Amino acid sequence: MSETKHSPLFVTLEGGEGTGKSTVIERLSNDLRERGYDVLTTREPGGSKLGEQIRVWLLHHKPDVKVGDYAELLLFLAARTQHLEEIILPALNHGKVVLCDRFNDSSVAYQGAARGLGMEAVEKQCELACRGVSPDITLFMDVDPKIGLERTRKTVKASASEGQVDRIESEELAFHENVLQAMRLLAKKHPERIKTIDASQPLDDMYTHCLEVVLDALEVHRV
Ligand code: T5A
Repeated sequence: MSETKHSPLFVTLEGGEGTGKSTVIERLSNDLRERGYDVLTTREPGGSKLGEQIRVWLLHHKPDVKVGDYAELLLFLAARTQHLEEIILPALNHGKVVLCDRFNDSSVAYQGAARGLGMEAVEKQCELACRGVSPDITLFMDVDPKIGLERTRKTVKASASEGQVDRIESEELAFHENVLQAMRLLAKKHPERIKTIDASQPLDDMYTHCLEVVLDALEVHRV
């Protein structure tokens, strides 16, 4: 593997459904590579082979298979531990910029707040699962869930059978509103790490803000 000429940077993208995370990650990876950065893009749940298997259990499993709230959290965390050990940490050790679609903040917002397991309790479990590893910077894509869900439902997702919404997306609107409020709380709690992006803006404007934040962070972490 080639050695990079810049410091590693661990960037996560967070937000509700259809807030533009995958779109932004794709554009960021292209722009950063053009600027000479060594970039790895990845996602949660998923990233590793085990994580991708767990993703199917979590999002696209048969409707008659029950997944309790705590089992759901532990499955996300199992996928994350493997992802971190097998993919993210080795990439950071090689000096790469890692762009990860969702990470611990999703567990805190979805399982901690929206499922009701408790935000602080889930934050502690995430710290244990990640042995304290945390992103350097997080882009929080903030938009009304009605808009995000509408965008998602219009998008035919290759990973979902026949473009159907997945198990968590299909939760009621109040669930997604709880996720948004929890993410806003997290952004207030960790202002040095979590940067809020207005995801109701046109895509190009939203993307420009994301790129600025990441370039600033790269400058701060420059070797
Ligand atoms: N989850 C995940 C948990 O509950 N706990 C956890 O710990 C973790 C890690 C993951 C699900 O798992 C849950 C959260 C999720 O429910 P997923 O399929 O990975 O499932 O879901 P998302 O991450 O939400 O992915 P989506 O594809 O639904 O949303 P994105 O990536 O945020 O949005 P994107 O980029 O695909 O955009 C959707 C559409 O909107 C358009 C795009 O072009 C695209 O068509 N768009 C815009 N259009 C106009 N203006 C803008 N500003 C736009 N931004 C995007």
